[in-house]
Amino acid sequence: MFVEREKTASFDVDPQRGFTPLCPKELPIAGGDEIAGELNEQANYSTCRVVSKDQHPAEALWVTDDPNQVLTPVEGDYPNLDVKWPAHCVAGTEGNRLIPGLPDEDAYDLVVHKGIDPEKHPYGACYHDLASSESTGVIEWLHQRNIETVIVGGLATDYCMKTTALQLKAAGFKVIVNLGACRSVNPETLDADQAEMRRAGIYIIQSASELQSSP
Ligand code: VGL
Repeated sequence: MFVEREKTASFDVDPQRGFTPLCPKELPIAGGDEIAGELNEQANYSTCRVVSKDQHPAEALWVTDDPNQVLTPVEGDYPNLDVKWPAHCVAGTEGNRLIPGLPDEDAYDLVVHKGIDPEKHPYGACYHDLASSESTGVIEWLHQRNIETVIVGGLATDYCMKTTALQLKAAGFKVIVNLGACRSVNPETLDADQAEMRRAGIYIIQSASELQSSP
């Protein structure tokens, strides 16, 4: 697939240790620590590189330490919370750090922090709220750079990566999801997740080796 490098960004969604077996008490995703190589490859086809990070507080209404409570609804009137999760990617902890093999945070062109508010647990990196109304600023930043295409990878395929890709598509970008740079919380939903993204008009590739750009 051909991309025009000068108009292309690469987007590393939540590639954090808290989503990998490196932090088994958080939200370990099988192979989550294996995606750095593909994320670095896809970045070769872009002119700027963005990373998003879950920047969660240690205590929030959505946090549970009971495995049976994970994915059960948060009770009460909280429009920006849906289900409970184990604590993960808490600001200042090991789980918050980027996975090994990625550039240092300051080498990215933009770092997007999300999930800071204890009453909000967004998935997509483009908005702080579930209703997609409170921008994190990344869409405006990409427009300002005249970006037209975004290559997306990260964690997890079925939550934050997919939601971010759909948000970018809805904002008018051409979106290419690199599945080689993604891993799922629940691999059984991968076919459905791919179908949902394709229906929205997102292109899906298996690895960055499918990309081409002008010299
Ligand atoms: C994520 C579940 C809970 C993700 C974040 O980054 O995909 N998944 N929180």
